[in-house]
Amino acid sequence: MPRLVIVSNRLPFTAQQREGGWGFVASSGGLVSALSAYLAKARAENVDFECVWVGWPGAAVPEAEQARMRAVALEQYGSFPVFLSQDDVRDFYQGFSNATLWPLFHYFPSYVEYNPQQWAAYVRVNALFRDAVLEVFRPGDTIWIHDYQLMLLPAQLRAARADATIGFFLHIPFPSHELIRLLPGPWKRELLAGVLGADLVGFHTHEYTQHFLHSVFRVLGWDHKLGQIALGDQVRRADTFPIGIDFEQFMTAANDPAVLQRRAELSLGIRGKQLIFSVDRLDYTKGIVKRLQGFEEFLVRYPEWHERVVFALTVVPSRTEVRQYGRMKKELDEWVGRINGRFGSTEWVPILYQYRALDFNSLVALYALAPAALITPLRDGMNLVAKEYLASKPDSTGVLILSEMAGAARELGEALIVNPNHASEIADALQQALGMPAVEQMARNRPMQERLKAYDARRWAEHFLTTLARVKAQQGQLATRHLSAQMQTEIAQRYAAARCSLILLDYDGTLVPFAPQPQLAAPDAELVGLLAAMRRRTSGGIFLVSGRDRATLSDWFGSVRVGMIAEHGAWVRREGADWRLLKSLASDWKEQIAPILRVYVAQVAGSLFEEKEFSLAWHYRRCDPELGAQRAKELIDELTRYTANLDVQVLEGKKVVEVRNSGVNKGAAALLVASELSPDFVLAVGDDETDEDLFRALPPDAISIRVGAPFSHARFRMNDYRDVRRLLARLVATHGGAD
Ligand code: GDG
Repeated sequence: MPRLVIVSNRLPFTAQQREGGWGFVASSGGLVSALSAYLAKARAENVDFECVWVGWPGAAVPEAEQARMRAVALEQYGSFPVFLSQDDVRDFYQGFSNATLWPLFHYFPSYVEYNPQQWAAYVRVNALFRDAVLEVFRPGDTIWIHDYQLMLLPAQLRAARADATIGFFLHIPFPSHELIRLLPGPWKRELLAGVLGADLVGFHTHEYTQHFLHSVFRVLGWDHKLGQIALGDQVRRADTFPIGIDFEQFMTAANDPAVLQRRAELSLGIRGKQLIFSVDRLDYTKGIVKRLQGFEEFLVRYPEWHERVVFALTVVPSRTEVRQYGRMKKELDEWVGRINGRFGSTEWVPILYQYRALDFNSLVALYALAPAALITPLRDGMNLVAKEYLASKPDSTGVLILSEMAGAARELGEALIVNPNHASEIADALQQALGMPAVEQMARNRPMQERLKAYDARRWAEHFLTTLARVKAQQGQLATRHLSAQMQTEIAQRYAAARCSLILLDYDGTLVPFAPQPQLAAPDAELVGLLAAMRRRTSGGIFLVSGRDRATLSDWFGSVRVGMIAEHGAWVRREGADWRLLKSLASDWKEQIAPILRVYVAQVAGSLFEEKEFSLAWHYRRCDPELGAQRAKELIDELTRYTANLDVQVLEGKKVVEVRNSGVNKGAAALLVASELSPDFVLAVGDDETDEDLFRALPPDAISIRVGAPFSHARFRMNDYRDVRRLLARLVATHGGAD
């Protein structure tokens, strides 16, 4: 049975010491609810599939208790606990994870501790997780590792199980290279290479993905193409998967009688005042003090709201052992006291401050009741609270005030977006929110709710896991191998022994280097001589397969008896014959392509689908420019592969990706030529995307070589045109024969 092995720092439950010994308390959080929703769906659809979880149970469990706890965890939760000592918890968890990586990745460089002992613990504990996973692992399993505490684990596992399917997802921001470079060299190299042990690396936003790829390039020198990184003959991929919430759960809960009851009680407590709401873990990244300053500014600027609003500020205790957190709690208490003292009266306490966790019903009741939510982190990977607030509004009213520094702001553009560092922006947003007509509130919220519903937690997990499966499947096909000397000898021997050979050669970049201007790339004497020598030994035919026009090719190669395919396959000329125009039209491909374009329309706000007589188009002029461009690249990539066996062309225009019924490409032209010759040896060499059509069209025993790029449908790879010329010279030499 296929299995998913989830690995995260924390298990979905916490071990606790009670009177009668140790027990468990289930914990929930974004990851748990996302995965539970995904698993529930899989089960409902009878997908035969098992899930196990590897992680730390959240407390230092005495050794004597561990065996029993292991058995209970497995039986009750399908989980495998990794036990950490108190020193590990201090140095790995509170130390390197929460006092180095957490502040660095959230742009708090001055809080970062650089402690070699903590780094050593991080390396050691990642290896403990590796050992635990290896105990659980069975061939065929999919391993999905989560978050910043386990960045070394993917590579550690890869070293032990080279073929394993491994995914990694980062829940916090990936910062700009300017932050990453602050780490000592070996640490940053190991962290980045560690993550890239995974086949697929996921982030919440496009920006984080780009930051990661940039750091990988700067620190490790590994370049990427459309998020794909070639490591030897392996391909890794980085991509964006914004985590969703269990939308239906919140929408349903908002109308649950117990929640409605709780809501009524809360409403009574604030006696008709307007409620502003926020909830966060105690963390300096959440911007709570700045938020209080913003609220104070609001009370100063807009005194008409005195006695009419209440700010319900809930802060959930967290990481109290880490230095900055204790200090922050004190500062927070002082600010709340000061603002309440300055504006409050016997009748009115402006800030209702709670330092504790809320039960789920109270949380949803507050979401549902509050006309405004003030979610203003200074940095946040995503921020689920913002999404949950919108999901808890069945009538679509309410105003979300959201920090532009939260990953969620990328998807929730209709919210009131503020810069959390500026009290005046927060103050003005509160004023705008409390005065906003219900019609406008609904108009803003509905599209956001639609989006959250469509890309919910389950869809997120599904999207990541199906992409991981696809990456794994593509790895074998796409990673081309360098053409070895031994293989070159074999090719030369096959060529010499062939009854009828067909040689297909792209021109620019393959036989000659690129020239500053196209007309300057005329063939040199060496090349003309080489082609002529080769022609004399080739029993079938040599074809130059180029994007160039007929006139140029005729002009340059008229003296050599070679065939030519011009304008990417539109024209074919066998040696000594006339040019022929190739054209075939069909439109049955449209029904296969349209759903792909429609998926992109659904995923990218503002994009449009257009159908014409002989083409389909995806327009992204009205989208966020960066996102549009990135998605266009992905679409082209997907379509290029998908249309391998279809007679269509994928073209990139200005802010549009178009699929055209052309019936012409290098592959189709080559197939026509091949069908006329029936060769028993085919060699094709090319260096750009249009040559991929050629590689894909060839029979599996053809020798296909891509020059330069590591990603290709060709079987082999060479560095540049000089290598190609050397190979051709070798074919000539091996064949022998008279000149
Ligand atoms: C990390 C990243 C990213 C909070 N207080 C209570 C409570 N919660 C629940 C919320 C929400 C979750 O905890 C908090 O999620 P966030 O996304 O806001 O923040 P982090 O915990 O820091 O999570 C973050 C996330 O990973 C997912 O990838 O979004 O950026 O930092 O679900 O509802 N739940 C209850 N009572 C509370 O008092 N019941």
